Amino acid sequence: EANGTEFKYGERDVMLYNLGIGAKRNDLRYVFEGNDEFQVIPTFGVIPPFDAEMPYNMDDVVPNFSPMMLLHGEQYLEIKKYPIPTSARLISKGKLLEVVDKGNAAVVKNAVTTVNAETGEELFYNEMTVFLRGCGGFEGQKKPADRGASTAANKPPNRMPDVVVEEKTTEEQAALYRLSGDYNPLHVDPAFAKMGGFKQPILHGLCFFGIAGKAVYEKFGKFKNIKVRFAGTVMPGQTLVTEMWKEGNKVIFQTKVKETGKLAIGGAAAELL
Ligand code: HDC
Repeated sequence: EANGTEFKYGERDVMLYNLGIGAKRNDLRYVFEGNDEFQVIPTFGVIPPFDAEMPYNMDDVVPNFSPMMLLHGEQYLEIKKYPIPTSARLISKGKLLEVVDKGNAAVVKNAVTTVNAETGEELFYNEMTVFLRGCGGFEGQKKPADRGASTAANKPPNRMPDVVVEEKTTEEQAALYRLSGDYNPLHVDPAFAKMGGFKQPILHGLCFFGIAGKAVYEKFGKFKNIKVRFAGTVMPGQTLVTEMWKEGNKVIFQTKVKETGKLAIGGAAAELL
C-alpha cells in the first residue's frame, strides 16, 4: 500500500463537480453555497482517489502499456458515511487488487480507501478498473474474482423500467468535468484522442457515471454503494437515457446514448441506504 497523499476540497470544488455532472443553475442545493441544503452529489466519492499515490507502475504489471490505449472499464464506490462534508481534508491510500488477461487487453483493478485526515474516519471506498487495449497475452489470470456488489452482473429485470431520466450533455462537458481532477488528455486533446483510436475526445466514464448516479440519487435517495461497467463510449453533446428498476433495496440501472441507441453503462446498480 502506498502512503496517503492529502486531498483538500471546499465549496468551490463541490459546485464545480456538481456542474461537471449536469447540475443546472436553478438546482440551488448544488450550485449555491448559501442554500440551506447545499451538498455534493454522492458520486463525488470517486474524485479523491485521483490524488492517491499508487504503489506500482502500469509498466510493471502489464506488457506494452500506453496511456492512449487506457479506457475506464468499471467503477465501484461505497459511501461509508453521510452527510458527505462540503469541505474537508482527506487521505486516500491505494493498492493493486488484480490484473486480468483478456487476450488482447488487460484489465487492472485498484482499491482505494479514503479517510478524513482529521478524524481518521473512513468516508469512501473505491474499486476502479481500467481496460488496457493491446496489453493482454501475458498468460495471466483469465477471469476477475467475485467481489460481491462490486462485481455483480446486475441484469435488468424483464419489464419496463420504473423510471427513465434523459439528460443532454453539452459539447463542453468533458472540458468542464476534467477540472474536478481527471486531466487525462483523452477527453480534451483531439491529437491524443486520435492516437487512442477516437475521432474526437470522448467523455470521461466518471462524468457519465456521475450523470447516471445523480439520476438514481434524485429518484431514489441516498445509496450506500454504486457500481457500473462502462460498456460504450460517449461523445460530449450526446444525450444520455438512464433506465432504472427498483428491486427491493437495490436500483438496477443502465444508460444508453439516445442518438445511437448504444449502451454506455451496463451491469449497474446502487444499493439504497
Ligand atoms: O466496452 C468497450 C468500451 O469501449 N467501453 C467504454 C469505455 C469508456 O468509454 N470508458 C470511459 C472513458 S475512458 C476514461 O474515462 C479514462 C479516464 O480518464 C481514466 C480513468 C482512470 C481511473 C483511475 C485508475 C487508477 C471496451 C473497449 C472496454 C471493451 O470492448 P471489447 O474490446 O469489444 O470487449 P468485449 O468483447 O465486449 O469483451 C472482452 C472481454 O473484456 C471484458 N470487458 C468488456 N468490457 C469491459 C470488460 N471488463 C472490464 N470493464 C469493461 N468495461 C468482457 O467481459 C470480456 O471478458 P470475457 O471474454 O472474459 O467475457
